[in-house]
Amino acid sequence: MIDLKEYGLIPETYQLETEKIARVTAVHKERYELVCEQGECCARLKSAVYFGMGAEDFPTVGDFVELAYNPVGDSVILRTLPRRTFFSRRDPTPGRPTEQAVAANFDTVFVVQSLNENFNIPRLERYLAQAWQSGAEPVVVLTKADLPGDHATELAAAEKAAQGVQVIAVSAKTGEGIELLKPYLLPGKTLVFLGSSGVGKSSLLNRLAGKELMETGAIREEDGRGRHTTTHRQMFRLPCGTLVIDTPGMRQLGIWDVSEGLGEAFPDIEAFSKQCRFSDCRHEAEPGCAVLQAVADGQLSPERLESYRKLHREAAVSRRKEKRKKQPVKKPGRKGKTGR
Ligand SMILES: Nc1nc2c(ncn2[C@@H]2O[C@H](COP(=O)(O)OP(=O)(O)OP(=O)(O)O)[C@@H](O)[C@H]2O)c(=O)[nH]1
Ligand SMILES: [Mg+2]
Ligand SMILES: [Zn+2]
Repeated sequence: MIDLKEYGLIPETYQLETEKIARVTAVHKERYELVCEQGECCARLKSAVYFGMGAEDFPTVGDFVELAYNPVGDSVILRTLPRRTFFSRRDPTPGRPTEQAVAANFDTVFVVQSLNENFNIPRLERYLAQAWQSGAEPVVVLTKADLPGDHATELAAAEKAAQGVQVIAVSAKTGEGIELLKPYLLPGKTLVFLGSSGVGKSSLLNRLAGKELMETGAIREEDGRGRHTTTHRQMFRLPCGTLVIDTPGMRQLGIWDVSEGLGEAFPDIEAFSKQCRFSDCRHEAEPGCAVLQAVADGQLSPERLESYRKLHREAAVSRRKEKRKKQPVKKPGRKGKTGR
């Protein structure tokens, strides 16, 4: 039997027998991986409970949930238990705040940036603001310290921007600086990695784990950007007993969830697209495209359209991948109700 305290449960937190509690370790489109006293299991949501709820109430990695455990098949998640700390993605459109949880119940946020082209102070400040917002303690981890150059200037700049937050330079490649992370690697505590694609989050995880838990990917030579190697969020338990949530580079966060809520996340583009000549307009180069017209008129920023398109493509890819993995089971009586 598993002791959930080793998975970060503080038993007094919830008025619930621990046998009914599970922690989410990975989220796929509709399937959840969890750990509970009986071990690892898969679960689905109890739709009667979650139907109509906001995206932020859906379980995310790190969430504790009430679980109806089923030893022979999929278990059922009965509710998301209150979160101690969490990250969410917010749609910045005024008047339409949609929020979705990205990771939950962590103690420390590693704000990860690399000591190469990726090093960027405004970005660091944005990530730090998010980290503070989550309710957990941020630590700035500057990766790839083995890269040539004297990184003292970057370190000083990061320390200035981080305002009292500890800044640690490490190399997953050589192991340099890794021992400085030790104060944060406590058993039963949860860490989350936050940072752009390619900064070395998964490499750091693998280094801390002493084995290849997550796939890593080379960055593009031209601009040093990552290739979004990590595509979903997952929580691991290190040999030292620390739990680590690895996340995809920020631009790709929330893809799994977003695939069903893009309309809500981009109500401005959705509204314009209703005026497109073709109902299946992809807003690429079609004649009579109201979205492209809105960009031309300055009503919509090209950057926003680009992220919308990108999310659309990625969401479509993840949908296709999910479909290949399993044939979707038609749920009788739900069609029309959900509008899907
Ligand atoms: N030189 C050097 N390269 C590193 C280090 N850490 C990671 N890299 C390289 O950086 C690239 C990206 O590493 P990943 O660990 O996949 O980056 P990530 O942050 O997980 O990226 P996403 O999953 O796309 O968000 C890989 O080619 C790694 O080998 C390091 O400490 N030093
Ligand atoms: Mg990764
Ligand atoms: Zn269009």
